[in-house]
Amino acid sequence: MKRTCSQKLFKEAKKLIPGGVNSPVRAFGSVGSSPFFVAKASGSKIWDVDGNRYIDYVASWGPMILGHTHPAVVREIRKAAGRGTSYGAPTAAEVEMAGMIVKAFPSMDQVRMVSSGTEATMSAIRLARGYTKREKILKFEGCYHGHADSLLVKAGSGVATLGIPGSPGIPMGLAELTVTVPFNDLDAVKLAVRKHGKDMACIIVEPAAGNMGLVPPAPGFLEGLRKLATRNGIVLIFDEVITGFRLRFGGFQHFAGVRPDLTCLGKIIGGGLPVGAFGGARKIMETLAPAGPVYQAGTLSGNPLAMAAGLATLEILRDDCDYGALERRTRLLCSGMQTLFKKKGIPVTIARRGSMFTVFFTAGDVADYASACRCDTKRFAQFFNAMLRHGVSLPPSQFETAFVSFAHTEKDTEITLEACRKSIAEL
Ligand code: HOZ
Repeated sequence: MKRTCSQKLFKEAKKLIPGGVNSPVRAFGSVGSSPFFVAKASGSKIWDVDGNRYIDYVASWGPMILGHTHPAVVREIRKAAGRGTSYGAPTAAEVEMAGMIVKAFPSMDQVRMVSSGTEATMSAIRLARGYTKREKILKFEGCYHGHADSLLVKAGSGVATLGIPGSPGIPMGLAELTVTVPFNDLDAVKLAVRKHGKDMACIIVEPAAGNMGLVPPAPGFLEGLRKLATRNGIVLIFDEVITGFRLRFGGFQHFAGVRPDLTCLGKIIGGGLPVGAFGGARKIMETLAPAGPVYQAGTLSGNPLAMAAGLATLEILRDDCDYGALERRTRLLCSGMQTLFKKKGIPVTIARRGSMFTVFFTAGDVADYASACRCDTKRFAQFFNAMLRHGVSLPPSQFETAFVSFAHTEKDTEITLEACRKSIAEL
């Protein structure tokens, strides 16, 4: 498989863009290779500028649950573009979007649209601080909530991939306001709340962590957070930027049976266009300007193209999609992979929830960031590169989650398993 055009572009990009990419994990640094540059994508496939075709399990890091260039989504984007690409004024589509989200999330009375997941979590934290008049926040090691200053402490995703403990550029005074504890460790949360509870504005958590690889919550963990937050007047924030509309029409919170005070969304609700949202109980949301004093704003918030793509995606998910079938497809893929690894005696743990999965190169359970870090990342890199050579694109880091879309077919599963068999033989 030749990638000469991609390599040439990467060389040029490195002169003009820091590290050659506009988001760090894309540089393929942790897997010791260089990225393919994308020419186009359709359904479950993505093509690079050298004409190579891959089955795509990155799915733009989650948004493309219907597959790439879904005709109805593309049609709605085109129609919206013809009417204008940005107005900086309210539209009916924003009201429709808010209605659709609020209906799907009983924990939300109101929702504010923004332009990215980072903006959603950053704004939700400001809102929690303004609402409680407290400054400290609690987050979990290995969880990633975008790159706002308060949240880049012991973060997952690219921060974990590059092994950066905390980012330069974040004022010490601000980092000190972020308390971190291990994911799934309720006792550690209790201790932290005992120590800092009176000053704690919020607990923010990915209800199923997706940015240290996929790490589902232990039984009772989210319920425990809910109890602690309620007892101590702390705002509980679920970051469902990845999980929102991914496992069912609604959020992971429905499975857990736990209602957060605020929920952050992104990815799928934008149908592949830049979007984010945060919402929750009216009494908290109405602290937000112009209803209340906590300021938050954005020129492109509720952008008409993003609303059109998001609404088209959500309507199809609501009316035409069988999440159970998507889960079964993903389960078959994961159990097939597990069998192939077992046959060769290579220890892996495959975490899966719905259509999300991560192949962890470790024999042990992965329940938190420390156990994720025990994975054999060198072997992961070898596997990743072999799969790519055999036409399958996985996320280029051990600390990310792969996504199956409604466009993935039975044939894709067969081809992926064959690629997996060949890749394992090459390890
Ligand atoms: N931090 C993103 C995944 N969790 C990666 C975003 C990107 O590179 O596009």
